[in-house]
Amino acid sequence: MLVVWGRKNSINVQKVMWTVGELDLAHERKDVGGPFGGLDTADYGALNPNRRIPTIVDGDGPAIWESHSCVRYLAARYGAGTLWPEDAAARALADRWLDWMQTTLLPSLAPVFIGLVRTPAEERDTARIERSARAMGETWRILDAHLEGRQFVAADALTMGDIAVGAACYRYHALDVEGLGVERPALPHVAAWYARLRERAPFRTHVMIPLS
Ligand SMILES: N[C@@H](CCC(=O)N[C@@H](CS)C(=O)NCC(=O)O)C(=O)O
Repeated sequence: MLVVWGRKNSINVQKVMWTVGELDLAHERKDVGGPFGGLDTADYGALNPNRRIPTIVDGDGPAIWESHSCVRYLAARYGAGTLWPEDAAARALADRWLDWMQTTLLPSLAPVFIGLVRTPAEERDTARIERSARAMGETWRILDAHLEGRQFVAADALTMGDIAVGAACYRYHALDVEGLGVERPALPHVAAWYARLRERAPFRTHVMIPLS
C-alpha cells in the first residue's frame, strides 16, 4: 500500500495527491503538518529528517520526500507512457517544468501567497505584495508563451510536467476567489490550459481546495 504523509491543503502534498488521483492508485493519506502537527516525532524524523511534508512510502520501498521526487517516482513507476514520457527528450520537456516551478515560479509566488493568505490583513506589506505580484505576472508570461499552440506543457496529454505548475496555477487564481485579488497580466494560453486542468476530476478533488 502507498502511504502519503501530509495535510491536504499543502501545495506540495497536492502535487502528490493529484498524481495519485491521475494514476488511480490505492493509498492511505495521513494528516500531519500544520494544525495536525506530528512532524516533530521521532518516527516522522526517521522518515523525513527535514520534518516537512509530503513524504511517501510505497509498500516495502524507501521513504521518499521532496514533492517533485515523489511525483517523479509515482509517474515513473505507475505512469510510464502517460505521466512519465518514455522518450528521454519528451521526458526532459516535462522535467524542466517541474524544476522551473521549484526554482523560478515558486520564489515569485511565495511572497504574494504568504503576504496575502498567511499574513493577517493589518500586518500586510501591500506595496511589497504588489511589487511581487507584478514580478510573478512576468514569470507566468514565460509559461503563457510556451503554451501557445500546445494542449499541455510537454505533450498533447497531461504529463508530470503539468503537475507542479498546475497546482501553482490554482493558487494564483484562487487568490481572486478568496477576495485577495492581485493584478494579473493577460495570460490567454495559461487560461486555456488551466480550463483543461479543471476538467480533470483528480485536479478538482486534490488541488482545488480552499486556501484558508
Ligand atoms: N521542497 C519541499 C518543501 C516541503 C515543504 O516546505 N512543505 C511544507 C508544506 S507546503 C511543510 O512541510 N510545512 C510544515 C507544515 O505543514 O507543518 C517539497 O517540495 O516537498
